Amino acid sequence: MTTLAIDIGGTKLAAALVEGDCVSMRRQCPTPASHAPGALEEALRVMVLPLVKHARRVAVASTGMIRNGVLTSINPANLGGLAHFPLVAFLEATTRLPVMAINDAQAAAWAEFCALPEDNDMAFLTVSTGVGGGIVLNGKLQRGSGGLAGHLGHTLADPAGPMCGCGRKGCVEAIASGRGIAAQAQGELAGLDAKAIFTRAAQGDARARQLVVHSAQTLARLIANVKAVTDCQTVVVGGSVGLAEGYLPLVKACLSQEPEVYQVALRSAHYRHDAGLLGAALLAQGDAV
Ligand code: ADP
Ligand code: BMX
Ligand code: ZN
Repeated sequence: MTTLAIDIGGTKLAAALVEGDCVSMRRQCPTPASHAPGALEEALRVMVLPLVKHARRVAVASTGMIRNGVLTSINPANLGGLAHFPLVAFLEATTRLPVMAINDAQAAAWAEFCALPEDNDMAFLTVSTGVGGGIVLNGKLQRGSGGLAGHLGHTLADPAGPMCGCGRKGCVEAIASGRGIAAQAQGELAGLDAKAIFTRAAQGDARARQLVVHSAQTLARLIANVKAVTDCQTVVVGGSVGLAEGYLPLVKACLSQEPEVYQVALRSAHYRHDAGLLGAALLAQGDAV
């Protein structure tokens, strides 16, 4: 049965048809930066309407905590200030198809878990607009009672670090994410996005390189914490920052400095930028959670 899969991120929206693990007719557009829901509604309509007639159901992987089909932002700054959005109700009315929705990193964790047939316990981390996470324990995706499980980007990295949009100071997300990297840029790097800062780092700019290393170091410490909490066999890293050339090797180098007990296999996302789309579709197909 063909699923219309939608991925709502802080920077981009993607939609595609998914059959098994085959993705077709993929479309993408920037996420509107508005605290009013109308802009997101309009962007979603434009994205999904050409695909609706080919699909029998809709599966959504979205940034934010998803509970009872409603999106609640932990860090509203990542979504243009949008704090609440009735995701499932809106898409049911728009598509007239059955709709399920889940957090984007939880969805991606499930797709990546399915690509690791040997493991029972794994964690997925997306380093993207924010830092998201998903955890599979004993073969079961952890969503939590209210959808918060796996929000590893909001664990503490540095009590003296920058404020996070979630209201805490020094979260991993405030330092390591694409937005966090950009927000910490000073001098001639100020105003650049993370992609441009990575380009500068690759060209030899020492301050840009320092921001990238600081992100990777922060992620490596988080991964050691995740190993301590879950004893997982593998950590998979995705998101455009996580998948950027040279980033995972840096994280690996930083993790190797930690004691042996915290070492864990690190991999790039098998499904690259489609992990969220595929995970949501697989969950809708299998009703696994
Ligand atoms: P989303 O958060 O919407 O899922 P992405 O995974 O594409 O989207 O993450 C967006 C973040 O990744 C932005 O901060 C952007 O600047 C950064 N980014 C995009 N491409 C690259 C790249 N090639 N290298 C480093 N950072 C990138
Ligand atoms: C934020 C949070 C998470 C999300 C993560 C990655 C919001 C709106 N989002 O920590 O729910 O999984 O960002 O999201 O509070 P992305 O947009 O970077 O993919
Ligand atoms: Zn936070």
